[in-house]
Amino acid sequence: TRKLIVGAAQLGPIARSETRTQVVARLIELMREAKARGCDVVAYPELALTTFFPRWFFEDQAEIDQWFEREMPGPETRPLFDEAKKLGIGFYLGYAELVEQGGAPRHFNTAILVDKSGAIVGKYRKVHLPGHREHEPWRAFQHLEKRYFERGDLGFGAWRTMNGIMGMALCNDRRWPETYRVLGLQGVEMAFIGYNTPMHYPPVPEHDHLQGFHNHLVLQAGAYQNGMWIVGVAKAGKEEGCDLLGQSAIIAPTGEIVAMCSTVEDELVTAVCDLDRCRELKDNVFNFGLHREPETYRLIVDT
Ligand code: ING
Repeated sequence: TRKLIVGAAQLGPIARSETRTQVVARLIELMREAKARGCDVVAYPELALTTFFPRWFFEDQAEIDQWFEREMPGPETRPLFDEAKKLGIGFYLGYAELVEQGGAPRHFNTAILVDKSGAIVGKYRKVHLPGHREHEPWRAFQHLEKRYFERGDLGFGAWRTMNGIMGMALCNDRRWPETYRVLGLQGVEMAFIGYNTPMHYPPVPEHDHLQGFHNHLVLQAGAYQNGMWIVGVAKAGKEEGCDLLGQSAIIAPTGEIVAMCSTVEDELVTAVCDLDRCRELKDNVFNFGLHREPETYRLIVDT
């Protein structure tokens, strides 16, 4: 059996004033704990290097760009890659990516998959950008991902690494069934999904008490309906006055939660994930070749 020991490294709040060097030190501490528990791979949250800056309205592009990484690894993040290589552990990391493409600066909400040798084996750029584009002062806090990021241009990829087929997504992507199905159709056996989820959702505050329920609902459904392991990792806690959901979890292909964080701070939870167990679903109830009827699903893509 292809057993992978996986760590979900949840982060507590990152202060606006916290430097990348300070954050990387927290990431390295969690990576060492993961190694001590025998992990082959450890997953960090979305935008794991800085505070969740889309909660504020910035006009000045130079000020916005300060939240982005121009190179990965860069001077402040190289120690994390070096530590991973030294320990022989892979990782998933979410960060804000600023890159020159087509002669112009491009801004993406990005995640990478790094293998045990410290090599970047996969990159994903967030497709489903939630929130809004203009300043909406009626909100207790903003959610300006549509302003600061472009829609990801890499699609939902799958990579053969870590003795399996791995996939990635980011935060709001996990609410959309299409995310998991596009990964599942590529045979993905484990998907890493970092998130920053405010407990308060200004457009529908009567759903605030359901944030935890909705988080696990979509992760568990996605895992079960595509026979894949899912590692959902939060940036949690009261970050610059905004309460962020924790409850990071490792979900089995059956949809069961096999590990979950119980704090809203830096916390590692781990699980032994047998990638061969995906076959229990992919060869039976969700055997796409036998049972799936794409001809009847045209509306999903054509509209
Ligand atoms: N955050 C939130 C998320 O999708 C959100 C935005 C919160 C949407 C609650 C709907 C309800 O978890 C990010 N970063 O996508």
